[in-house]
Amino acid sequence: MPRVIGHVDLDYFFAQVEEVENPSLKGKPAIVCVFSGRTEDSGVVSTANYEARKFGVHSGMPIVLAKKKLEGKDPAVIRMEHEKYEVVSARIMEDLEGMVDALEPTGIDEAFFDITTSTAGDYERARKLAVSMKESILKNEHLTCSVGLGRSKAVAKLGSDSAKPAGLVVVVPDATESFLAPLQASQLYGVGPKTASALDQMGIKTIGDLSKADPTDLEGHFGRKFGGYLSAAAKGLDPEPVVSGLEPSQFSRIVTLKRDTRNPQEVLEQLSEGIEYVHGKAKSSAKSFRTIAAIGILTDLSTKTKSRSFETPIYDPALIRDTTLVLFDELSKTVTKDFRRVGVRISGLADAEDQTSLSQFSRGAE
Ligand code: TTP
Ligand code: CA
Ligand code: CA
Repeated sequence: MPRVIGHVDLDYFFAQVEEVENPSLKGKPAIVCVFSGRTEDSGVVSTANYEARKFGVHSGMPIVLAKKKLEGKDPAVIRMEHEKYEVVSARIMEDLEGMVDALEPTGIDEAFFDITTSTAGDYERARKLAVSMKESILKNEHLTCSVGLGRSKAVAKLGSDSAKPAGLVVVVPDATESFLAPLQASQLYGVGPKTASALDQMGIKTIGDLSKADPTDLEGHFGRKFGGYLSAAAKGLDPEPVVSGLEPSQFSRIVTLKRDTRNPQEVLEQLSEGIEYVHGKAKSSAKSFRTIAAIGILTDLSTKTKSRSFETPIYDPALIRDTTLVLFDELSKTVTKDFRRVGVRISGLADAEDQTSLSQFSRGAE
């Protein structure tokens, strides 16, 4: 049975999150920027929406240059808020994880997944499942993404790349070769600029060329492991599995309120299961944590967060509860709309052993 591997990647992620929060941005160029603070405009573009990309703006471009390219186009210039995108990302990953056999996040806005078992290797069923994953992200977060399906990670990744934006590309096993052959070797997952130029010097331009290259030659040039990968990936036969259960960096839970409110006590009451959930997660994975965050999604779908970090790792559910209440108290004073959904997140995870020794240490010091 052929494997069914997928790759999902959110479209113009940071900028799209900003559009969801502020729909008036839609249809006009927007850039999300990291300001370095040296001068007013020093820094780089983190990402740009597709309207801005039309004018040649892209990730990594100096803000000054991006503004020049967008002169007279009334662009929105937005300060990057990484924490905000992390919250959205964590929710999406959690949602997707429940829909697939295995999910392997490989960045803030993308993940490989395996659905071989749940679809019994049937690519028609796989297509439907991919459509429902896309619909779920659209319904819950109002975000579009691109998805590729194929028999290996390299095929799935090329699929999602060519599905951009908002598309779905299904490469059935029989079509693998004809799909891959015309693509540039530099597009292959794992091929950076250095490898691409080495391949180019060997006369290998396309993935089709790469698939015909002598595997021994490739191994000689790039080493056994990477050479072997290149040779296999060019045929869509890279065997790497989708590895789920990566070391978590945070645990979070978001619930939809029974009615919109910004009353901290009411929020805490309805969030109490969520607090138990994150504490249970920390407990079962033997983790302590240092940071607690309150997450509020307002009726206009904008996301507000407030967090508090502690000097030493903690483990105590009562402390999560008390801190969350304080944070929601502070958060509710800064908002002009009610919360629709609320959440709690613990991060700064460490093995609880460290925490045990710390608490023993502090007991000893008393
Ligand atoms: P990408 O997935 O590379 O790009 P994207 O989601 O903005 O656009 P696309 O539709 O082409 O997928 O990166 C994900 C996010 O990571 C992006 O929204 C912002 C951030 N990022 C940076 O901050 N700097 C960078 O140089 C890149 C490439 C991305
Ligand atoms: Ca993306
Ligand atoms: Ca990405």
